[in-house]
Amino acid sequence: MNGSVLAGLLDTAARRGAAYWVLLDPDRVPAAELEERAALCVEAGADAILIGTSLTLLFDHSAVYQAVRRRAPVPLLTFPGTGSHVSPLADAILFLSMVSSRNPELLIGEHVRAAPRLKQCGVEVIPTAYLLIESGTLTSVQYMSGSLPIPRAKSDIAMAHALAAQFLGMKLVYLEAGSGAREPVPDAMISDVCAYCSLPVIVGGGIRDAAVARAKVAAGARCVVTGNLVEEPLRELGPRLRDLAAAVHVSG
Ligand code: 1GP
Repeated sequence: MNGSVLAGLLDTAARRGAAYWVLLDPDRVPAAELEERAALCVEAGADAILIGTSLTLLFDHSAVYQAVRRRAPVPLLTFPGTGSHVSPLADAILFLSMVSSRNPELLIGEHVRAAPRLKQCGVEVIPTAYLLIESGTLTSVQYMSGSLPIPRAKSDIAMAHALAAQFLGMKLVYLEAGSGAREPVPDAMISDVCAYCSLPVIVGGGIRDAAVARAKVAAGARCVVTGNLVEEPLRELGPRLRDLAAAVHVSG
């Protein structure tokens, strides 16, 4: 838990202009295709793979980590929906505190349950402020968290949350529109948050094409995350992922 995974992730983002992370949802990617899809992600230029979901139907994610690990020599990060998603097979966990909610379970409760397990498994813990942003649709994360998203036009609210997270000692800010969002996080909100706090900003949710991803980086995002895209038909997946990665890696 010495910060080396986070340092490596940020170093890659600095070297490439920004980092491209792919989220694999264990419920949505068929087990038989996990290895191949993970390999395509890395060949296309993904800098890290996130494993997680708001809700999981799978009891144990170990086989998912093992399959991805076989073909994806990049950091594997747990992207937890609950404390029970902790896995000793990850390199690190984005220890998400949903600071945009006012639900104590999502702010600290799940974390208290997860902490002893994390201590035992030695996975690097990356304290991450998780802000849900209004996206024009009811996403799984909004439904499952039962929390109000920050209105799209209210950059000031997002800015204040991000700064509070910085003052609390968190290491990353994750601006989340939610998987399948109709509208991704607005560029103006990203640039406002980046100008107001010094934490690296990650942006995800509803990003499906290269131009949108590039705009998020131009607005200041240090990492761009796509999820659903990895479920595209296999024959189209390589080129789609390569387009996204090339758009995000503005420094080549
Ligand atoms: C991760 O929620 C995103 O932050 C993933 O969203 O599935 O819409 O790409 P998509």
